[in-house]
Amino acid sequence: MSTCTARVLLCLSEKGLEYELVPVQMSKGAHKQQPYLSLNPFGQIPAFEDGDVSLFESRAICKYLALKHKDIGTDLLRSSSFAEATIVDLWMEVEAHQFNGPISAFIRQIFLNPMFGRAPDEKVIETETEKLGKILDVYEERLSKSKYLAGDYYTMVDMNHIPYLVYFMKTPYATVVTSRPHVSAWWKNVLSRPATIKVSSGMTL
Ligand code: GS8
Repeated sequence: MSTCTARVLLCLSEKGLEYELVPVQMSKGAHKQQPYLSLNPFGQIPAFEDGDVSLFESRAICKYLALKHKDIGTDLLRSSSFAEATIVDLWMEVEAHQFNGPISAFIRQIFLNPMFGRAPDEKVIETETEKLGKILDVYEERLSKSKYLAGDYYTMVDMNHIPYLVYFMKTPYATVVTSRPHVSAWWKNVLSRPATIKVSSGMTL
């Protein structure tokens, strides 16, 4: 179910790395108690361990994996080129600080509110969809010039967008994406990747 966990799984899969996924009993509040809090003091999932390394924050975990394993699997950060890596960094900031807010607020209303017995707030849905549309207008322009968001190659920028979009595209609001031809073509491309197919097939909300 967890989008942030799915982001890390996408990265592991793009890199072709083996991993063990350890479920956290969130319904029992295990993420708000020890021993979990020693893995992520904010009491959120995911948390990640690799030998002596213990991390949280999905995007930081992905960066760690991409840097540690830069010579295998997909080159997600383009770190051998300063110019390319800078543009990857820029668009990763866009995903985290522009895109993530509205789409996560939208998903909370549509999927999570009903799970917790609350009705979705139509006003919030409308506001967040409008914000998302404006962000995707910028993406549409960008994607009319390059195949992917950071350039003509798939990177962590594209990957970081996937988890929330997988759920968003299951809603009637998917037209926010499909009505923008370049964004729509980008999404089809991103969705057809073996790592995306593998991870998204296990995502249920
Ligand atoms: C957000 C983690 C998060 O919101 C990251 O790892 O990228 N910036 C962090 N996790 C949610 C599940 S969605 O994947 C979570 O743990 N929610 C329960 C809570 O906040 O209590």
